[in-house]
Amino acid sequence: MITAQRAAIVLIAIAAIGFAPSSEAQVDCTTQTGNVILNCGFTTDLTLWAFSWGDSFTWTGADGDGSPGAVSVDAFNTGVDYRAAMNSGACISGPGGFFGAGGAFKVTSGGSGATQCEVNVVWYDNNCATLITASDIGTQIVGSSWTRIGTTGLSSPGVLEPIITLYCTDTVDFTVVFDDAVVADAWVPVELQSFTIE
Ligand SMILES: [Ca+2]
Repeated sequence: MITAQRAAIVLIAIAAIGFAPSSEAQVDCTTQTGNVILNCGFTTDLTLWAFSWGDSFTWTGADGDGSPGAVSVDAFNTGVDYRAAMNSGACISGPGGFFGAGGAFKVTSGGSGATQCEVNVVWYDNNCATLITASDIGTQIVGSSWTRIGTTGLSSPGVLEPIITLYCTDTVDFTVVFDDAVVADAWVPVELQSFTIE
């Protein structure tokens, strides 16, 4: 059963496909200061995460980007395309002001070679009862190596509660692995942290 909230997330995620890609670079989610996504690295299980699109959602302790533990999702045939997505589920106390979001993706089987993946942040208020808006963190083509999407800082529409969705779509069936989800207040991308003035 697709709840209204989940349907809204999916619709927004679908609408976001086609947006310009963002650059990569983020640190491991478990060491990201201020990360509000709980169980961000799927370290031991899929606790707290909710399923959006997929035929199966399998925790894998043998895979992961940077640290062990990830989730393998076999895409669902919608009749229009194939989709795989998970969302952070429970209502989270979110950051306000400037923030960043990201996630790591890898296609492990199938796919056309042009699987499109993205990170999508949907903002709620009133304990996630009121949908406010969505922030799109870019769409990138993902292959068989780990690809990190996100890092572009955005302005939060207030101190709200985010739900993050890791989402991929393709024209043929595929299996994708997700890891390292981040939504963090005042997150400065790594490439900007390394910039110095002399
Ligand atoms: Ca991990």
